[in-house]
Amino acid sequence: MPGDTGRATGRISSLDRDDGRVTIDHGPFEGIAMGAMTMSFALMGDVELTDLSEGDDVIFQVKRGRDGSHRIMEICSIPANGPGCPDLETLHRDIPPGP
Ligand SMILES: [Cu+2]
Repeated sequence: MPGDTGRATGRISSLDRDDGRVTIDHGPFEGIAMGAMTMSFALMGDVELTDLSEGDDVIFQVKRGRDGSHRIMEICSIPANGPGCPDLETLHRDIPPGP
């Protein structure tokens, strides 16, 4: 049975810094039942988009809230060589390839 936390890779198609949303053309998720698609995600409170730009390839983790929507818990550009995503880098090998 799928859980409520999943990881995927993808490419940022748009960023809305003011509203704290990011649209990602993402591959299939590991951990939750969601295939490849382009969709918009809200962010959890402490997630920042400062280092990200449209067109970036990213690896990210989401959590499903009570309203059923998936919010980003953690997101980093690939290669995940920044300081923010050591956990995701470790998990990268298990995640299906993105678009
Ligand atoms: Cu999706």
